[in-house]
Amino acid sequence: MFDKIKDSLAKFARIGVADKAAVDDLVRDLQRSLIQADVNVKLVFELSKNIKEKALDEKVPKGITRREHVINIVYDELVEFLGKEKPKIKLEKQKILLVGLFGSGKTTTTAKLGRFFVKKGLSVGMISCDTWRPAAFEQLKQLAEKLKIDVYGNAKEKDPVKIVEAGVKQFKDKEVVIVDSAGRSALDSELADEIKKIDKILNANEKLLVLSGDIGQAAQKQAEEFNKLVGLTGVIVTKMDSSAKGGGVLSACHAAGVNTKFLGMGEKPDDFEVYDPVRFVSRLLGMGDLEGLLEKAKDAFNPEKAEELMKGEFNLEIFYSQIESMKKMGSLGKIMDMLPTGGAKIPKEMLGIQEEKMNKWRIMIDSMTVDERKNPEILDSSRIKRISTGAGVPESELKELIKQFNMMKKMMKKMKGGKGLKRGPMANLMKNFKGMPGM
Ligand SMILES: Nc1nc2c(ncn2[C@@H]2O[C@H](COP(=O)(O)OP(=O)(O)O)[C@@H](O)[C@H]2O)c(=O)[nH]1
Ligand SMILES: [Mg+2]
Repeated sequence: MFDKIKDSLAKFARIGVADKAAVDDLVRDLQRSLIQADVNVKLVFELSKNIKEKALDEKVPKGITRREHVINIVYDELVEFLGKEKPKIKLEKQKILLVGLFGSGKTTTTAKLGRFFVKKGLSVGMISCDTWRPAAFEQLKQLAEKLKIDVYGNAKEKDPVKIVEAGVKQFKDKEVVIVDSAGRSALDSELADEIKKIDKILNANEKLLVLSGDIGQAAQKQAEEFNKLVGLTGVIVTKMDSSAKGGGVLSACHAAGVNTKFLGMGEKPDDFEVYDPVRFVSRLLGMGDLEGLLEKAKDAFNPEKAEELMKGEFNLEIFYSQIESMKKMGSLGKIMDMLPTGGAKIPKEMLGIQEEKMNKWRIMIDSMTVDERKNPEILDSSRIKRISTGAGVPESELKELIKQFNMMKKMMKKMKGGKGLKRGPMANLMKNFKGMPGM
């Protein structure tokens, strides 16, 4: 699902005009990918209809191309479709019950969840009340030992309710208690009975259904049934790393009205993350970690403030704050990685060199007095000598910085009185961000 959607978007991004034929083509590709991911056909058609209507009827907002507009729509619709609410994970005293069928990943997820809370600084106790599988307690115990998390179980006790009671007593001082329950191959009356009893005695704050990513749209019925049984507070979808049907499970849970809270991304305890729909769709569309980038970009670039600065004399202080902004966004390499595919393909070594240079510029500007930064003209040979010694950088590099600065200053002068920040290197960078979803 991931690769195919990514490919269709990339194909769409390459075409000349985003006309009706191109949109039809894109929607057809999307349909194919979603149906292969076992997304319910009715949902797929609804999604396609929404995308087509918006892409062809809506007016393209100023400043972006029709193509970018369509990509935005696809992105928005997918986020909506997979549940756009980012789950709130409470970091407080709580009891969590995990339920689900055989092999869905409950025991593995119990350990992952335990680790998640331990990493957040909470004390955790895990209880295995799976009396159906002889080795179930042993499995959790082994995982717990590796993670140094306390675990409770009793291989001799046949009644899960008694195990839960004893476990809760033992872990009364723990902040987070996680209960790994037994599964069956289907939610039969026996399992329903057992879960209800456990639920009653445990009185959990969170009741999470664990679903394997490979069950596709069957997830809807399961989510609905378990929800009816205990009132789920969410689901955890496992095996997202190895299943092609993860998208089907996510959309099915959303359709069932149950929020996805976590994703299992592998067999190891750390292969686990909070479900973030925006991030998920960004990845799906091959846009890298767009949300992360957008947050950083918003943080770093404040065009109004920059424009305000530009009104004054351009000096090294402003130059410095621009470098700072770039730095705030993280390394250049990371920024490039976060951009949509097909964006920039600058060799990594070149990025490294540029970054190193910027770092040195910062150090040199740091070694200057306020006066020197405000009036770089006063930088004569004795000052240059002092600064380069102070910064531990050869004079030639300081001279290069001054040269670059003067070039930039000339450029700024040219655009002054005219369009302000609408041109220039920073403005170019800004332009690149526009047209991305959310900008
Ligand atoms: N690749 C992958 N495998 C997983 C994931 N979660 C669980 N598994 C595997 O799925 C199998 C069943 O997991 P288990 O926790 O025993 O399921 P349970 O029967 O519900 O307790 C085990 O082999 C796990 O290693 C995951 O997120 N990714
Ligand atoms: Mg188990």
